[in-house]
Amino acid sequence: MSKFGAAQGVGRLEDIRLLTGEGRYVDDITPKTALHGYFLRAQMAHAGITALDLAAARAADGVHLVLAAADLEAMGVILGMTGAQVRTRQGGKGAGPERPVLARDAVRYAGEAVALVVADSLAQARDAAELIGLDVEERPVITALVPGGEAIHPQAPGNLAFDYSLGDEAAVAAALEGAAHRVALDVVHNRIIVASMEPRGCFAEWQDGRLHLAVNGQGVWVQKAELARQLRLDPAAVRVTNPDVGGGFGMKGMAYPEYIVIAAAARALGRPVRWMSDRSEAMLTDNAGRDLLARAEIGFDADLKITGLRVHIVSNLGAYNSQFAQMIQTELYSKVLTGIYDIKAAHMGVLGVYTNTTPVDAYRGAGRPEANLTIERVMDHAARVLGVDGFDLRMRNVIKDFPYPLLSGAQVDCGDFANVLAVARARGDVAGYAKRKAASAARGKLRGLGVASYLEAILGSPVETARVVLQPDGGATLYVGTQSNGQGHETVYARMLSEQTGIDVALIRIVQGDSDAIATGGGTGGSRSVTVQGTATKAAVGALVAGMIDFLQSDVGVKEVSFDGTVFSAPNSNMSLTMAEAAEWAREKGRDDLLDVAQTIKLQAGSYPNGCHLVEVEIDPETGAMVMDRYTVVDDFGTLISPELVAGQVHGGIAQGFGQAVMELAVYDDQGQLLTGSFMDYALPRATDLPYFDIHHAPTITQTNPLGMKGCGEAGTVGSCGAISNAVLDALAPRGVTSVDMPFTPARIWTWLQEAQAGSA
Ligand code: SMO
Repeated sequence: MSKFGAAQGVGRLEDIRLLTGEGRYVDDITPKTALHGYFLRAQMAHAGITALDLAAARAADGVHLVLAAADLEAMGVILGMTGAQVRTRQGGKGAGPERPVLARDAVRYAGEAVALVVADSLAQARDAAELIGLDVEERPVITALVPGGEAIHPQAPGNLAFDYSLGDEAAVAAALEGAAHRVALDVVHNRIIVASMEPRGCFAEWQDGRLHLAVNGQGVWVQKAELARQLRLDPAAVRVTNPDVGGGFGMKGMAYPEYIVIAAAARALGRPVRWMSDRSEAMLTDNAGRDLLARAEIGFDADLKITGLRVHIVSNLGAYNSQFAQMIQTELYSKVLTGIYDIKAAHMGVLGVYTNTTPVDAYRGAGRPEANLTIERVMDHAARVLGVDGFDLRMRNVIKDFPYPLLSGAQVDCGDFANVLAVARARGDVAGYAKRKAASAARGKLRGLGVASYLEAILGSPVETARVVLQPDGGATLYVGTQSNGQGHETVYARMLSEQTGIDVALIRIVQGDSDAIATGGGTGGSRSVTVQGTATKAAVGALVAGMIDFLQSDVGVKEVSFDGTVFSAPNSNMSLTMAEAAEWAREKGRDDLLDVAQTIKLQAGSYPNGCHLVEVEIDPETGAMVMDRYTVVDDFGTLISPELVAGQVHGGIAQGFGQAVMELAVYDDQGQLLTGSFMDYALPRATDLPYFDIHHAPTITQTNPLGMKGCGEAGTVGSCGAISNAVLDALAPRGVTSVDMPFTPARIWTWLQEAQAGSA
């Protein structure tokens, strides 16, 4: 247990600041002189632009600047951006049409930015935007998640962005053909809106010929590179900072068009310009999450061992190729395609489709929640169809031998999946379930038990740098390449450095999110932060200590100096120096080089967090209302660095999974209008919707990093949707319901019950 652990009652270092209104979010630090930017956005989901008249807006009160695509082009802005293009079945690359940062000749989703108005006040900017004359010619709107229809982009005929395939298709077909039992299931992964507490926003200012963009992101370097490219600047002339950030969840990890346009406006005006999305604007324009259809087919031999798995996916990319979009339901999904199971014959095929909807990109877990939901639902379905116990079916098929090679080419280094299942079964009191079900029935309620195991794979750059600078006050500054969005990085990094150096936590300062202060970094995403940053910090402390030992030995002539995490000492010597004292000595001797140490590490392999979620729900058949009654989770995160922060991540992850499973759904009509563009129409979970989460750990220690940890940031979302889905079906199955799909709103549940009753009548 950490010496600063929960037992001592020490909370997160950042909490007093963040919970008492002392957080410094981007709008808190916007210069008072900043002008206000407001984007005119497309009302149609698909239309050619036939005329754009900006004259009246430009002449309006308080307006300093109005920019459209042509203005940006005249300013030399590159305008077009696109994301990664996945390797296709045919060996080529997915279609990556360019997305102009302001619409040029057409708009392709409702909400796409057409023009920027910059004015003294936001109200003036809004008023002026209404004076813009935008004439359009409507085009057919594509919203259905099937390839076909008139192409939104000429580069993607039939709106097909890519056809991706992984695995031996023929071998898997043969394995399924020859299977003793074969089961198939369609799984809908509902589209969600990320809805970070702090919406997306930024300000840009130019100082001495350099651009500074402050933005609520998940790292500064991606933005820096895109800004430099778009504005044709030397990267050295671009500074990007991330102040406090109120939730990112993958959605804030990308370069977005608005930041480029705001930066260009600030350059043109020579004044700071700010933009902050309002809630509905964020819901309309933030990259959305999930939104795919999956069909899974699984085969078993006579002993109920899996012989083959085939998954076909249609993935909605939205209107453009956002940064990671093509990778998510393909390469990222494939990392955990087979979940915790030993499946030698597996194949996945994915069609990526462009539609006239907001772009879709990474959302907490990015591909891994989707893969686990599919495999866990089809496993549960198989158990139900084959009439066998779901735990037994899973137990029969879990991976037992490590390292285990995955279809993706990577390997799972360690785990004990059978143990995790067994612990979950015991902790969740499955033995007592029948009694609870009977008690529910006595009250007229339908109780269901749902299980879902999960396999996670941490993502993102395996490279990270840590720089430790010992300060004259006896403290230290730690420069990191990751970016907290509220997770508590400051706490965990400061405690780690304190534990390794003996420096008081109160004297440790964490510096993140400033491309001038930190040369490179991988940012935060993919559950990578503490693993990579912690490994880098450990390496930096190692180099710091080694340098100090060398200095003490040569300078004092003492042999065998060692450092125990608090003091430098040596046998047969009365030397006892804290890090601060050693630093002071080095400083006096002119050895400042010893006080500023950076190390860059590269993880040689990723780690595989895994676990099992166990859920009990109770449904009122009269109303369809569902209550999540019991929640047990057993995780294998390897070494726990900060148990209380881990619990926080698991809580938040489950809550987000619950949101997707039970209430969240982004709905477009057939004209591509978002019908769920406010919190009146789009429900998010509240604390009162959630039960106590009974969290347990069953760790196996990974050797893939020197900390032995596996990453926990996304795991809650990866396991929860499957467990809740399986619980809901389990509750409804006795009433004849055979198929359910998220979100499990009362109206949908009630309808399924009515349909089942009508069908059996
Ligand atoms: S959605 Mo994530 O930061 O892999």
